[in-house]
Amino acid sequence: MGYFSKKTMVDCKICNRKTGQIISFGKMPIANSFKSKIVEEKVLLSNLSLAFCPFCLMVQLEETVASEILYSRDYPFISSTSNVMANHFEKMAQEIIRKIYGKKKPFVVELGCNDGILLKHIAVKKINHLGIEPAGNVARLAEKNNVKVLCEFFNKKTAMQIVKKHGKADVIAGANVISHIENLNSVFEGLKILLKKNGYFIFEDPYLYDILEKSSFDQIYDEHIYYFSGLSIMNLALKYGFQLVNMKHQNVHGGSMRYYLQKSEIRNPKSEIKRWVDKEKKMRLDKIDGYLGFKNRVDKTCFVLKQTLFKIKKSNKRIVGYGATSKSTTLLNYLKIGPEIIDYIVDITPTKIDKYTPGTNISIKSRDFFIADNPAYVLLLAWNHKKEIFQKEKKYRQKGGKFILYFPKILIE
Ligand code: DWN
Repeated sequence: MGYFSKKTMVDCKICNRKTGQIISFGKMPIANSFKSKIVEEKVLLSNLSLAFCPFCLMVQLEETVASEILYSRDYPFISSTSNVMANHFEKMAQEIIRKIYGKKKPFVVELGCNDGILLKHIAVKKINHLGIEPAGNVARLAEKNNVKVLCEFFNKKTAMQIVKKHGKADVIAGANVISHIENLNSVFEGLKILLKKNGYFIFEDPYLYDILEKSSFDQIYDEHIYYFSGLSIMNLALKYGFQLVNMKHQNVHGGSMRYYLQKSEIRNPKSEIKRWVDKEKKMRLDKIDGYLGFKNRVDKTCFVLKQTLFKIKKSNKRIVGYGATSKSTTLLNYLKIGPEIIDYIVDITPTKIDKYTPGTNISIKSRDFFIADNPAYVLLLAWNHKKEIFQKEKKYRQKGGKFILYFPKILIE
């Protein structure tokens, strides 16, 4: 505990004991609060900083924004904007279907189903299902995909309502949603009620190991409250009478981990868990010193990236961004980069086009605009979709257009 200064110690959201700060970025606007017009004043700012709990090993935000502010309004991120992600979730749906094979009248629930990217594959097989999605605009998109949706936050009360109406679930899934829920106590209370005795709770989120290995600090923003590892999920599961029974690494969102939980009375953990947890221990994710070099590595990346962008600008070449991601709110605000460096950001999401980025006021333009404009350089803000975007923008690159990449190191390709 000697590493922690008293000033930066806050209580762990999971075990209530003292955490220690890993990194702080200062004030940040809400990551997904794209604006219809330029906003000079800084609104709804939270302090963005990350802490590690040396007791339950959970890495977490110190200050959080209320979920009602983040998700009750129209949510701008639409899952099906990536073909790679669409394939990824089709495969995940197939895995879920294999898990329920042979069951009588199986029931699958997804927490945070967004536009139904996963559940539509369950719905098409006429399998009983329900998506729980608090953001009305994306819930309506899921319904258009023939997915049954309950437009609510998931907690103990919702779980009881679902059981009353539909019975208990064989599989409860969640992709990029569990790390977004501050009150995991209410989630696990709900899971206990909703999940069948031998059912599976399967969820995936960006993997802490990958974030530290790549120093991909832009994964840190208000929506990502927790940064999971096998070590922290094992402890979390135990606290609520569950057991981690498998882990499978996923090559999406810069490196994610899919966790498989079952109620504790079911005991069949796979050897994969030991392999991952050993790797995590080797990186010292269970000790504060595993996190000590992170800030320096992040600041070094930022310094070199800023120098690179300034150098290009000085040579009178234009730079645009690609992908108005949530991640880019952290990157651009921390680097203090606005329209003086990045002319605009190209994005295919209709809910983002013609809006402005939070805190930095960079305009967002359609892909048609980008193709016609043909700028010299593109900063790949959606770096996790590199393969798909490079494939899509083959012609731009063939004509001499260059992409600037920054994780795991700065490269111009
Ligand atoms: O956890 C979360 C992840 C899964 O998704 C959420 N908190 C919100 C969101 O985070 P993000 O905005 O950082 O996610 P992406 O998937 O990196 O965003 C990609 C952006 O780039 C989207 O706005 C769509 C856009 N895009 C594009 O314009 N052309 C993406 C692709 C693949 C493309 O070809």
